[in-house]
Amino acid sequence: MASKKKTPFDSVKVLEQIEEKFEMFQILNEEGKVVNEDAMPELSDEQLQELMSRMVYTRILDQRSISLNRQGRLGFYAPTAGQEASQIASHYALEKEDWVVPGYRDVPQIIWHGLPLAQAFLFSRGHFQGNNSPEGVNVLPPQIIIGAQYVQTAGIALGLKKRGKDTVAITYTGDGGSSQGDFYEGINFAGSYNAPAIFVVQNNQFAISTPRDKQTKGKTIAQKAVSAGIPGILVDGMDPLAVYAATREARDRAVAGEGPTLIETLCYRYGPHTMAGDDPTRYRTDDMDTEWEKKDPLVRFRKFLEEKGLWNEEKENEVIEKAKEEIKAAIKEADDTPKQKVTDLMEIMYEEMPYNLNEQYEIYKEKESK
Ligand SMILES: Cc1ncc(C[n+]2csc(CCOP(=O)(O)OP(=O)(O)O)c2C)c(N)n1
Ligand SMILES: [Mg+2]
Repeated sequence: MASKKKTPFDSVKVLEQIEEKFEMFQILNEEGKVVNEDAMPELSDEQLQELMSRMVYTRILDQRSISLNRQGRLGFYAPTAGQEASQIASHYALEKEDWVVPGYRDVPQIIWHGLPLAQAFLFSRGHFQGNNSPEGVNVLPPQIIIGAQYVQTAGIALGLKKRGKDTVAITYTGDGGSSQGDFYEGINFAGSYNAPAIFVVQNNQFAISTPRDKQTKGKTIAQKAVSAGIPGILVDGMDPLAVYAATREARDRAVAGEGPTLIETLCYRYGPHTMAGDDPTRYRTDDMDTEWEKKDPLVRFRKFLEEKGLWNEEKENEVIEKAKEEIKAAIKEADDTPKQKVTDLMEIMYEEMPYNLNEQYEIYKEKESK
């Protein structure tokens, strides 16, 4: 029988010691009670109400987007319910001049950063005007290539640093995205150059149907920060106060020249992966859904605010009505936008039409004029 060889160095223990350090950061528990008073972010009553309003609004936007998609009035749509704290509270920690580099599920963050709703709907329909963000709205189009936004963010953040800006670039990917090469390249590059980037992994437990435990042997995704020599934090992604505090801290350090942070938000998407037809009942159990719904970010934040006398049914209904009206107006605006033409695509691609496309350009111009 082989005896256990004594080694001069216990690498397994080192790993265990690192892994156990990544405990979940939480401020507000499932009952809406503050469990970490020292970490409470400095937010005024109005700011707390605004954060709640945005989460409620975003939940309605998700419900309406799902219906509009089913009616054939939207195209690509990746549901967001369950991820409001992770998305909205992290975004709320930013400043207007910061850059937001979203994945396909991160449309709410770019809307709250200033992308008009009608344009978000045009993006869903694959219309080029959906990606043409207004001047001063520092957002990139939602990335479809899993993880690619991490590399782009490292570059944008380095650019901001070189220009001496006091701003950051934030990006979002998922648990699946954290297995991509681009993920490692992005955090590593940004770390090397101390670039002001915030890398968020929204760990919603699944990459389409692939469960989180198939992504990595690591106990957490946050610990991957160690390999890049940057801070990493595991956050309760259903707790808006914890997500806000972690992101704000990452932003403060980034603008102070201290480099990037990796934030893993533990969360859950209630709906399907996208509206293209996956069936979550094939890869998730009802029990799992129920367990996560108990952690709902809106429920716990509502309890917290009601306790402080800052929220009630009337306020919530006002937000719901406002959201419904604005969504209705925005979908009309999207409907009224002229359909995209082949010549539009050619024109926005080239300042001067290449000679070999001239002929095609003329053919389409002719067709479209009829
Ligand atoms: C490079 C690349 N590979 C595969 C896909 C197909 N794909 C689209 S979404 C997805 C799962 C991503 O899961 P995760 O990163 O956890 O994000 P979530 O959708 O859960 O928010 C995959 C594999 C893709 N878009 N890009
Ligand atoms: Mg996922």
